[in-house]
Amino acid sequence: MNDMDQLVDIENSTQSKKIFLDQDIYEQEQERIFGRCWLFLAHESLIPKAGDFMTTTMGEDPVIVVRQKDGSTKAFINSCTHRGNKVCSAESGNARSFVCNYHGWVFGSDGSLIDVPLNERCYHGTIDKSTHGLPGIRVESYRGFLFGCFDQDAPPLDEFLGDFGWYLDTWMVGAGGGVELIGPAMKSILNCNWKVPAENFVGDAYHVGWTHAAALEVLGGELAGLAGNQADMPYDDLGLQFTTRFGHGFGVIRHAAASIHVKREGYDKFLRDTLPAVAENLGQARADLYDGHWNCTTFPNCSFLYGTNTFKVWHPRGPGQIEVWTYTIVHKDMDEETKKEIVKQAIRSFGTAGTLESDDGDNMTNCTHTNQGRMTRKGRMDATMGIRHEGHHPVYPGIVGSSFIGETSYRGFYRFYKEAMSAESWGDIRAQDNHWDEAWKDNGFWEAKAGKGE
Ligand code: UNU
Ligand code: FES
Ligand code: FE
Repeated sequence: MNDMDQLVDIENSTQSKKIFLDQDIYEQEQERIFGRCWLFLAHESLIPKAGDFMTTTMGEDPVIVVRQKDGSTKAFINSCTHRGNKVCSAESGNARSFVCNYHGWVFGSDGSLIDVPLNERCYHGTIDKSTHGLPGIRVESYRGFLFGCFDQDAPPLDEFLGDFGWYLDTWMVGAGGGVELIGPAMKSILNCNWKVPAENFVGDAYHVGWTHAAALEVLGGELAGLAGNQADMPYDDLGLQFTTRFGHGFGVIRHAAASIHVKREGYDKFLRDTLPAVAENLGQARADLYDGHWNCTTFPNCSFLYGTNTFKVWHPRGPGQIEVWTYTIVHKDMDEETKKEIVKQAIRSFGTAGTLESDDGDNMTNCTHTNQGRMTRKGRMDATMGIRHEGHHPVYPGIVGSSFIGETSYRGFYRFYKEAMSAESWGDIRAQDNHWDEAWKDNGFWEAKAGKGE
């Protein structure tokens, strides 16, 4: 086992450079993180009708997700129980059954084995079809977002998302109409460790004014002021950063939702028109965040930007590579023209060849592979920005950092990463994690800030 105390230092908020490239650590992540956590599979809107399916992966495990006749959704491992071939090689479609290409075993949309060629003649009745179905995976939905989990002992999805779900409700259901994902996913390969983009989206607003400086200046809008990290910006008033139980986190830049959209009238109008409903349905605390730009990661590998409306899964492919899958988030109630415009803007910014996407790519790759050197890998990485300028907030749940530029949610991400990697089971995780926010208890940060009238 890897020495997690050495690899991730919670108190000082540093990590070993090894976590981005070591094969052993990667294997342990597959077992203990991807084998245990809820992983994003699909949005209901992508498979609306009975028999609609799509294929994806959970970690490196191939999975089929299928809409059932009764409207529920099931997921199975996409590997034939005969000799292991892929049962479905299409990316998506509609099917009554899945026929393995190798010897012709037939599986129903519910994963059961329904036909075996030459069953009577050559197996002589020895194959028990009822025990040869495709292994099923737990599936649960949060506001239409379908997640799968391999671990029967994991808490329900609702509990796994916890306070993070409370925040996501702001735009997932706050206005009443819900959101959907527009696919098919754009897919690309990036030679980086999955945690580099996951930590970036969980809480790196620091890079925005630097890595994306040129793009922001060209795009204009509310974020243009961040370009070049000018010292006189009121960073503390511009937003907040949050981390919640089980490693999820996000940052919000106030009033900047539509900032990356060039043709933004439709989106701006939608936000203006729906804001009162959010306040009425969910209260002022969340309404105050509704027209903000959000960068988020659902632990471990599903990240999205609300506002820029890009939705991504970082599928691990070994320690030094990922497949990036990118969808667009839209509100179901938007008119078709606004939806189309948002899809275009999302493609231009964070699509496969998007301007901001390519800004990030080099950094992600280099963060992973520069650590390869024998001496280099002995070094440590720092995630201390805003340490102790964070704590329990009088209004917002979780731990709240005082500025959207800070590494509060990095600390939350790696705190849970370490816990999941150290634990033998969900029982262990729960036992330790029941007190996940203890380190911040009574630190009085927000009370002191309020006391000073800030
Ligand atoms: O690059 C990002 N993750 C980002 C861009 C975050 C916030 C605003 C714009
Ligand atoms: Fe952040 Fe170099 S300045 S990685
Ligand atoms: Fe970026």
